[in-house]
Amino acid sequence: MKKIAFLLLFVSGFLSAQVGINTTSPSPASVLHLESLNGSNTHGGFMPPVVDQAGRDSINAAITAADDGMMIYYSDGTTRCVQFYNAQDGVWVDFYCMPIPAPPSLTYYQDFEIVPNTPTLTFTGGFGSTSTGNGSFPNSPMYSEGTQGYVVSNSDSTISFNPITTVGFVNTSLSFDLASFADTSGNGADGSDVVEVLVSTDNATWSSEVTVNGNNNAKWDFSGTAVASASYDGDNTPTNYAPTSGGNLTGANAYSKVTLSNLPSVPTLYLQIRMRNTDTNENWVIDNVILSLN
Ligand SMILES: [Ca+2]
Ligand SMILES: [Ca+2]
Ligand SMILES: [Ca+2]
Ligand SMILES: [Ca+2]
Repeated sequence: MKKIAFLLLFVSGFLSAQVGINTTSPSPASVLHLESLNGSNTHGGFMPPVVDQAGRDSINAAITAADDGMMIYYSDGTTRCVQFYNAQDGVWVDFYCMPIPAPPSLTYYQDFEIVPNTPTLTFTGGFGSTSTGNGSFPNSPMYSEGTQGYVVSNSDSTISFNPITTVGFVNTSLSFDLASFADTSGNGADGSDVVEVLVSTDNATWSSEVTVNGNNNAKWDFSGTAVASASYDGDNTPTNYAPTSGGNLTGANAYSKVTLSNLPSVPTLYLQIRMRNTDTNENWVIDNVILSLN
């Protein structure tokens, strides 16, 4: 049990009172003097009134201008602040707020493997199939990770990823690897063949955010260094990329990576990758889809 000693000092001539807690000699300059040590080497701290939003509303119902400077510790949800009442403006002012802890980072994967990496960014739909082994043109692996990718040929194919909650994360981004393979040396992706990333927050209204088109039978493997990158803006006007020439592309001419950053922080984030081409000898291949939440 805490031992609390009160000492009231009455000074002759005028009335002055000091309250000391755990001290019999409160400072003459104080009206309330708290000593931490409350006997037997046991210490204590000063605990201000802790209120949540409803509690503070209750204070507000009775508060007047005379309460200027009143102090509380406001704790509601993730907000925890020492606050003073500013009667001049009729508001509670933060004196100090505890930092809000950042949520742990989270990464979802879709690698199109038999045993997928976890947590898995699962998807439905699409008219594609698993790709394995080497393509014909170029003669390179039709996957960028593991032993399998996902290929779409002569189709307008949209895969829809299951919704992900991004609330609490400030930096959410999608990335995947992209290649264009042909079954004959003269074919490849053309200007009308396109890979597109679409985003929705309600699974009803979709915004096209970034596209990669072909160009005059363009084909490239997963070793290209060009990145088709966009920052989400939700305006359904995609940032467009296309090779500047056709045929066999490598290095900085080959868009082997697509990224979409700045995705919104919402209860349900819906993502689609749409792949469209127009010939059985044209193959869009994707792999290593990563949704990163930070
Ligand atoms: Ca893979
Ligand atoms: Ca073509
Ligand atoms: Ca846009
Ligand atoms: Ca085509």
